[in-house]
Amino acid sequence: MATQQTYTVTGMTCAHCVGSVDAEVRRLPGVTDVRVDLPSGAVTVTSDQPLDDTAVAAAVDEAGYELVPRS
Ligand code: 9UX
Repeated sequence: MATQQTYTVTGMTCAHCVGSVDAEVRRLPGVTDVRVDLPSGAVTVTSDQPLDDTAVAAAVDEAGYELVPRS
């Protein structure tokens, strides 16, 4: 069963930033699609496994940006 989650990422300012985040998040196990909206920082991740928010945050950090924690 596919699951989808939208995260907010800060620090992205250009298309290359978007590409970096996309590439890192896509490496996570189960991820089948990543959509990034640059103006809002919304990153929507589709996965066929339950998403591990900590792993997503680590991938975003690896790309050089920051995931806004959800309350
Ligand atoms: Mo260029 Mo996007 O340094 O950060 S990749 S603005």
